[in-house]
Amino acid sequence: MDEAGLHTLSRVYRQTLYDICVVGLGYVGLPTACAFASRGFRTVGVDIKREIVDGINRGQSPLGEADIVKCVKEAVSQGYLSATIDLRRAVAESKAVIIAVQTPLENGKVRLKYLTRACRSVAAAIKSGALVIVVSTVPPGTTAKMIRPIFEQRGFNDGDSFFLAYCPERIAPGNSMSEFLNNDRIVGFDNGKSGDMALQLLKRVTNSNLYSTDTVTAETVKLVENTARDVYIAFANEVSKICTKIGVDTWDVIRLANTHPRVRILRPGPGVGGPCLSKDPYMLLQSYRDAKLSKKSIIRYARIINENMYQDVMKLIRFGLAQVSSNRKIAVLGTAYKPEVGDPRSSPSEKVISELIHDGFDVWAYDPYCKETFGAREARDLIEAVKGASCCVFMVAHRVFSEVSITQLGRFMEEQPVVVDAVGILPVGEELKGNIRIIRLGGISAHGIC
Ligand code: SAJ
Repeated sequence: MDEAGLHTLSRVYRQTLYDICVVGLGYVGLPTACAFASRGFRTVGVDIKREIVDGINRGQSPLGEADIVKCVKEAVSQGYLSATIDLRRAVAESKAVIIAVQTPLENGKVRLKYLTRACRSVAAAIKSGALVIVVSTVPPGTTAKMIRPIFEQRGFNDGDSFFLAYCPERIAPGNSMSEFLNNDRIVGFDNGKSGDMALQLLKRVTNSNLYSTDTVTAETVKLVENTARDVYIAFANEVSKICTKIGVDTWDVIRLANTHPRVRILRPGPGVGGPCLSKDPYMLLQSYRDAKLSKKSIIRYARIINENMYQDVMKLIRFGLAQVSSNRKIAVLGTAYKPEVGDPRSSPSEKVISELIHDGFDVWAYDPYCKETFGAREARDLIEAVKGASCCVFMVAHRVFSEVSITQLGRFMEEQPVVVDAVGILPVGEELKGNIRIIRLGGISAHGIC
């Protein structure tokens, strides 16, 4: 970073060891740290997990994404990136601090304990003139009502002795670095000087547009974005149920409807996984003034639809198996929460595997990117997973799965096997291939089943 940039970052032109300190080196914090380090900022990451910190300092990324793996290796060896568990020192030695800790949902309520703790620690350690940017997803009003007061209690004034902004992250796991650098961003601030500081910094790591607003609007935008996606997916899932009842192929209907210039229907599937879309709508629902309205909200219904889609998959499996043998082996293909990632958090496969195990099946799981099996037996490869099975279920649309020949797969399975496609990976129209019965979620073969 050049001298002018360093000066705009710090009101007090003191020397620091680092330009940027990222607190929390998880799915958001690590790509953030990598993006800054890749642009030449002296970046330090802080995490409470020593194994993560030690790994990064050896140049090893805890995340498997190719860009991140490469960046951690290079940035650490070039001296642009390091990690520590010593938050106090890292924060005190940085011009800007980015807080990227988790804000999980527990028993239906958002828990801000990690964020509160992180903010308190940062407030106790920052030096006058530091910029603090929070990126964690939070209920609207959190920056103004909870975060800023924590710093004020330590004698800091926003826009004077420190600078505060709320800039929600928009990265999708699987492509984090590129999304960080290339997505438009919302920059929320309640003081002009703080806004200028945040914009100056983010301009250096963003190839796209930065949109300014106040902190509560920025917080709301983040929740609305993810809730919108959840509601759109719920609509696709509803279309699937309706088409199945009518007896037309959902995938064909959606493909044709999407030729309309103003229609963009998403894909139905076994449910919505991942750490964000299954949580953020509940955070938004907490902002209803009237609990009755919240109960009838389209947002809540969307959650109910998406959370229960796995039951449609179970109906297809049970129906398929009722037609065939007594063999109890079932292969579940895909345990990650979405294609091309190795992240199993809130994956719909968990519910399907649990039910199958509960029903007494011999369940085998295989995912080329994800080691999690949710209690199923782990198959080393696709063949081991399906060998001798009477049913296999495609739960994630990984590209490698779409390249599989069903006829060849069937050769390893029991006679007259069933293949259930919960993610639209197999071509429309194929219901019987040789002796293999194919049942597709939303397909004509599902007619009368769910
Ligand atoms: N899914 C469907 N049908 C679709 C698209 C997705 O069933 O047509 C399912 C996926 O299989 C997966 C789930 O939805 O189980 C979520 O996947 P996703 O790719 O839609 O979203 P995330 O959770 O990986 O990332 C989202 C992103 N938000 C939006 O696209 C609005 C990302 O930009 C956010 O940064 C991220 O949430 C977050 O951290 O909040």
